[in-house]
Amino acid sequence: MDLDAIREYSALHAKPSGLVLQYGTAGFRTKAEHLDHVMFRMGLLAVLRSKQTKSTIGVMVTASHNPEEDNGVKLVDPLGEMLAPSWEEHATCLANAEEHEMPRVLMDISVKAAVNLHQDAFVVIGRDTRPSSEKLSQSVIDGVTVLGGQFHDYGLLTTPQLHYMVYCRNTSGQYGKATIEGYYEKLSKAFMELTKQAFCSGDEYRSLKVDCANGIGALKLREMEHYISQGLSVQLFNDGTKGKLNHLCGADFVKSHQKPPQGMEMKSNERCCSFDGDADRIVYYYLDVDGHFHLIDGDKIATLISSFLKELLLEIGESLNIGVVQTAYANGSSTRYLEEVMKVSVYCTKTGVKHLHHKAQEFDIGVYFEANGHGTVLFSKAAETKIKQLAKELEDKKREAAKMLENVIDLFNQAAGDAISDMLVIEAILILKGLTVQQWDALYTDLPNRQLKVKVADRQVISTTDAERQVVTPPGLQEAINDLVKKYKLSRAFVRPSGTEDIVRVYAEADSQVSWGSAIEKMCSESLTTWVVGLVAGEKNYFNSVAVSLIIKGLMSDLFMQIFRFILILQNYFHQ
Ligand code: 16G
Ligand code: MG
Repeated sequence: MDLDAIREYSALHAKPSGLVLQYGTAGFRTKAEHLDHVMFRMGLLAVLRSKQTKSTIGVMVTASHNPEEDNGVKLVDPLGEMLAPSWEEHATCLANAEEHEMPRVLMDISVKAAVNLHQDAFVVIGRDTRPSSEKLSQSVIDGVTVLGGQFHDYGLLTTPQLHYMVYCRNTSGQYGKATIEGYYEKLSKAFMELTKQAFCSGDEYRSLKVDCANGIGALKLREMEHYISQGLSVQLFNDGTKGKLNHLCGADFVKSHQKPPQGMEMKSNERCCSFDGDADRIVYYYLDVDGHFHLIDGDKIATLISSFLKELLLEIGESLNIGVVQTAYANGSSTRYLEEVMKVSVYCTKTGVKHLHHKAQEFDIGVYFEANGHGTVLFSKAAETKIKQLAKELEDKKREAAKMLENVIDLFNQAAGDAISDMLVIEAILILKGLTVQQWDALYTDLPNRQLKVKVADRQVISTTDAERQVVTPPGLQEAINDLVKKYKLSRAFVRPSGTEDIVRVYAEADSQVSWGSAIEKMCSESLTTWVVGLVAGEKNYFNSVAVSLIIKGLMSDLFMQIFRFILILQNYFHQ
């Protein structure tokens, strides 16, 4: 390790003193102008990780659904997975080391992680369309080269495409060709094979409107369009030619505001979907004939996919085990439908793709989706081999089903949740089953739910267990939640510190029978007192203004009224 060269180059990417950042759920994320030193250092770290694993490591420059001014970076491990937790700690230490300590911290990491410094290193880099991304990815490259690593810069890529490239490279091309054409060819071939014999071929089934969040998804879908045009016609909106990245559009906006993105022309009953800024999430939606908006989120995507897979398995007569993995944010109706109607096993993990991904690896077929639309399906090696063998051996309908499964395996990006790949799987299923978007939506009815952000002095005061569904500290909080939820049918509520923002998230859902109309009434009686107390205590934040507008609109149910009161109590607790 040439420490002098490292010191010299590092000075060109100097860390603002005192700045502390954390490698969070999806890497580092903050304002782009604070990230130059982090990028350089992640280039260094990627080289160490590559030497240690004797594999290609990925570095993705993106801040996903965050505003355009932000940026971020995450490392991709050898099989296209998220960085191992022990290395997340190394990443945080390295990013926060003051300038003069940095070379020592780098050495410490290589000693602790038993890195053989003589080993070769190879790093692949991708970036999204943010104005800051190009320069920041150059800083990553500086870090890689100063430590003697080789690299390949893919330039503009969706996050899941970079995960795919890493996976391909570390399996000697067995998973696919590590080029953008290789990705398009693999997915489009599987999609065309799957859908070519489908009975439904009308326009209704073969056309889709896609909101690309003014991000990288637009560029990549446009490149891919002609590979799939025989099977599906996509109309792109928010393609980046006019609007701002993630501004009033994209999967995160649609999911959290429960309304259509701006810039999308929607007619009733048309099937539409939104990607997020780096195209690793997808949600669907439509307007009904009365102009009401219907969101089809990750839970319903998981349900559609698992029921399709289960039918195919029944057809071929194989009892491969399917597990569906969700987080606490999964709507209770989806979990009930999966368990009680479809009879599949459902598991809950902590928020963050890495947790779901690891759990899903335990099954022959692991389906994982977060409600926000991030997910994919993993097939174990044994299941894949078995399916391939059956596709050769079986006859007639059974063989057809096995072949379909074979193509489904190829169509899913098994390295990471991928909006383009998920979109093609969903479209194929709808075509094959002749399902309209309304019929898909009608599988079950979501329980009404709300998710709120609460700004608190220190979010770490809240700790949780049971996949974030139960609060451990502060004492008494879980009891308060229990008291609250036991009053309402099918109700559930939980509180957890966010892994990506300095806030606490509160989630609640309850049976639709809980009255929505009595909100204002309640407000004028007992709740008003708490409310005013809260305001007087100086809680003039975002949450209050949202609450006030909801109350004025009369949208709050009994349960949510209680939750708002509960949050106020929470806030007071923290501000004491
Ligand atoms: C990140 C996570 C996502 C999670 C979201 C909210 C990845 C690739 N992405 O976008 O899974 O749902 O953050 O997390 O892991 P939070 O509620 O902890 O802020
Ligand atoms: Mg994303």
